[in-house]
Amino acid sequence: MKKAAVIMGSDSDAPVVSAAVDRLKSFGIPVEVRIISAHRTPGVASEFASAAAESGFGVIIAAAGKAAHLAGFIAAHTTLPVIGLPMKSSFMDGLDSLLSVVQMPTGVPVATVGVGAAENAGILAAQILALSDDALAAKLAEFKADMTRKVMEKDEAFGGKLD
Ligand code: RP5
Repeated sequence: MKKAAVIMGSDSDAPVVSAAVDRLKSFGIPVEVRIISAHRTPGVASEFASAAAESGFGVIIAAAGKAAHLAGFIAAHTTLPVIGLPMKSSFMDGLDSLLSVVQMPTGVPVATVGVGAAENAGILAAQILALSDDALAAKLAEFKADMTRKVMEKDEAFGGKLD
């Protein structure tokens, strides 16, 4: 199976980003986690992204906040799918990060999840890898069926209380 890369602009992102790593691991996906910054370590970011496909990665999650250029910078250096994870910031609650990640110019897309939506980033990465992995696709189908069961149980327990 191809690996997933999870990179983040700062170690301060780690408490949120860990949910993406946990979700990927729950599906048995090999994950490598790095702290790489588009602004503070641009050379490392460029080298990492340029070598990512050859290194066995099938998808990259890039988390960053504020002027969050990491996902776009990585996407500029690879044809692998890049998922941008905007981090909540102190100034605009993450709207600055979201717009920095999602508003990519034509030709260099970044698949962007919600602000701080690390688990969704992990699930989307798994769905991308599952395109070429039937066993992983089966695990995802079970994950969704389980989610459906849980909501139906809640509906049952709720019993139309607000009717
Ligand atoms: C971004 O700036 C990081 O991804 C982080 O979300 C934010 C703040 O970084 P630190 O100043 O906490 O290292 O590059």
